[in-house]
Amino acid sequence: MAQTPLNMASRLLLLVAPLCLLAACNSGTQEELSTATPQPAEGLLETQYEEAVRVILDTDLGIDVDDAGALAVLHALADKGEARILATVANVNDPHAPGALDAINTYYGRPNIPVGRNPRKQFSVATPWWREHHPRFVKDLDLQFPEDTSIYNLKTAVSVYRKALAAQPDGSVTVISIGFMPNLADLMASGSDSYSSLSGMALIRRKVKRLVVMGGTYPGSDRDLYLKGALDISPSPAIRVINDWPTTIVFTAGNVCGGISTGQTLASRTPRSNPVRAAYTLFFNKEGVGRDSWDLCSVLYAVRGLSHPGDGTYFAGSETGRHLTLNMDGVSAWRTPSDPLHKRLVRVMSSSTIAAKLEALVTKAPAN
Ligand SMILES: [Ca+2]
Repeated sequence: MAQTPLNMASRLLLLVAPLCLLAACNSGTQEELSTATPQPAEGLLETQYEEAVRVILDTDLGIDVDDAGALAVLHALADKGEARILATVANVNDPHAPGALDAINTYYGRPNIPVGRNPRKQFSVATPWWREHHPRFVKDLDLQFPEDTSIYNLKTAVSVYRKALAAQPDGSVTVISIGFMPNLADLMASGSDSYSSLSGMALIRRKVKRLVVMGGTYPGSDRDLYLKGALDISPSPAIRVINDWPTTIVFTAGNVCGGISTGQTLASRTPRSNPVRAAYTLFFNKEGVGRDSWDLCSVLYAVRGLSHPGDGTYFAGSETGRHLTLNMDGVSAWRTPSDPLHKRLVRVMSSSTIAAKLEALVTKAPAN
């Protein structure tokens, strides 16, 4: 994919802006962090400990490496009995992405978690295109670690979604989107099949409790990479999801945990057989380097909610009164009036404290 100065500048802006915000370059965000009241907005999950949270993870693993860290966090929480991973699906088209997901699932003792592929012809080679060093670490993970996914007989993400959702109790599933949204839009547009007689919209409405999205930065005056769909890809799938998804959507924007580095101790605390460690090492071409925790915080919130006993309060709900919009230029904005389905998360725990808690989860040894 052609690298242009504009592309690089856009990406850098997207990466730097959240860092700047959290580093007190912008007093508004600092104020938001310090004054946010840890009271859940209506519809936000506060705590849920009685039963494991049933999760489907939709990821652009390969474009960045925090997705690998996020999946490690999800497995660590599953090992603690807090999450049950129903499926992991790729929203990039790279034929090695599903195998890479399966390699991580297999390392954590869950080789039979269904994986799905994105059939749309975008990101057929999933690399961090905006950097000078752009490894295709999903290929390394697929080919060099134990997994049993064949690139030739994989189901589409929509098929995996429909099968998983149909088998679950009503209103029980949390969907986590830490990448692009074509799979979700395709699920919404899907019709009845062998798994369910329901349309995609009816199936979502019946089975899904909430959608947690990494995206939707507030105040959001620039292009949102993940909501737009990146580069020259149309933002229309994300627009469809944002406008019409029939359950609560909680936006865990990039500035919630941007600038919080995790994964730097994978090389010193986990074995070489850990594909998550390999992903971080390949991403940086060096051991011992951490990455921002955008996707990790989305998973942490999706499973644990706003707080957890012993850890304290991680997040709070935002003020109500706005809904997220996305236009065809990929520019997102929070506007009035409110939409009861659109919620926004803010972080109240300090960067260093939440970083330590995430790092412990990322490096936790598999239980099985
Ligand atoms: Ca991601």
